[in-house]
Amino acid sequence: MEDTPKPRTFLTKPEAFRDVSRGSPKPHSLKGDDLVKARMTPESWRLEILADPSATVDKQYKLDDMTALDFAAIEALGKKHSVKFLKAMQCLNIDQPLGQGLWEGVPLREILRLVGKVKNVRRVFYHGFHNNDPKQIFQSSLSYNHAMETPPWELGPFVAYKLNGQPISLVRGGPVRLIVPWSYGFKSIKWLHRITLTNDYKTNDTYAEQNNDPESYLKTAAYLDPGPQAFKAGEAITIRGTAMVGWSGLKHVEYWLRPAGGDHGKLEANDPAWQKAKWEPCALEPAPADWGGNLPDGVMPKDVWGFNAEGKPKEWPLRYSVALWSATLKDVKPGVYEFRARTVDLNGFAQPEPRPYLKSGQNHVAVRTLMVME
Ligand SMILES: Nc1nc2c(c(=O)[nH]1)N[C@H]1C(S)=C(S)[C@@H](COP(=O)(O)O)O[C@H]1N2
Ligand SMILES: [Mo]
Repeated sequence: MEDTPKPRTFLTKPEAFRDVSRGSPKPHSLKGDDLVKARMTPESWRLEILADPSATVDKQYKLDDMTALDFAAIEALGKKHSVKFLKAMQCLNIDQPLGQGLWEGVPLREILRLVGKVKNVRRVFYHGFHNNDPKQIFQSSLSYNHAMETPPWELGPFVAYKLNGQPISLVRGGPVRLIVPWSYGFKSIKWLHRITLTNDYKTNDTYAEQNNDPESYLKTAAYLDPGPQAFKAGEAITIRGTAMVGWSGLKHVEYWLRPAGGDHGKLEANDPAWQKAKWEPCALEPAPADWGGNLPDGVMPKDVWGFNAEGKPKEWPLRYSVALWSATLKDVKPGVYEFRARTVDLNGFAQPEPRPYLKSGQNHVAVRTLMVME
């Protein structure tokens, strides 16, 4: 009864990302002329940059007077201000990252600069194509300073037009998608079509509905890979998983193995067993020695955000990407056990702290029951 590990590659093939996009029909299911009308081909794609009546800008970019930006304009900006960033996409409501890729694009601030002087701008609203039903628009927002004044040691939001060295596929939000490095997926709007500057100071995020926290940054949290539950006594048991490296970084991943409590792994947050738990360190997979094979052809490691001039990551694991971990259990006596894993962030908070509230990101401590047989 071997634990058959899934292949664990650093980049997810774009088609292997899990898809959670909304809309009816799904925007990426459009074909032919409909696709062109929806401005979802590189040739037909346009980006409007507008100010609503509450805000003032020198210049707007509109569809009706043909000033909206086209794909070539974004590519041209990309030649001057390109950013390449390794990021895992995770839905705030799903306890696993959906996939990880190298996203390439232009900082949003370089695009917002094109409007010239602004007055009374407090927030940036943006949305992508959905269909003609306004109720189905999936929208998101950022504070103006998050777009314009991200400190140089942090990567700000960017307008992406490549994923893993290729044009972004329709299903992943191409031709152009907004990427917010620190955020859950809902801020990374697919099929980006319009940016509106506003004096409104409130979020307009679709994801603010249903009690989600629309300003939540990615949490640091460990997740268990699927794997076998039954093992033979005497054989080494390897459990694998992933950890999302959130805003507060990742110090380590640790596990707790205890005889099963008999309630299908249920353990209330106030159960005294948590206080007595003995957590043991898991092994974190080190950075690849050679990044060549882990990046798309033609991408130099030194050109990736967070890598130094020698092409090595400045910190490991990389923030906002997935760390791989494993735990090998030896000499486990026959019996039924509960296996749990959790992260400890760079501030010393053990998962699910400091925000056990799941509507700001799924970070409950996952459990798997293991059976060890004679
Ligand atoms: N236009 C648009 N963008 C969208 C969505 C959507 O429904 N429409 N869903 C968001 C949500 S909730 C998530 S979690 C991510 C998922 O990204 P993926 O489909 O590339 O995995 O896309 C985000 N961007
Ligand atoms: Mo999501």
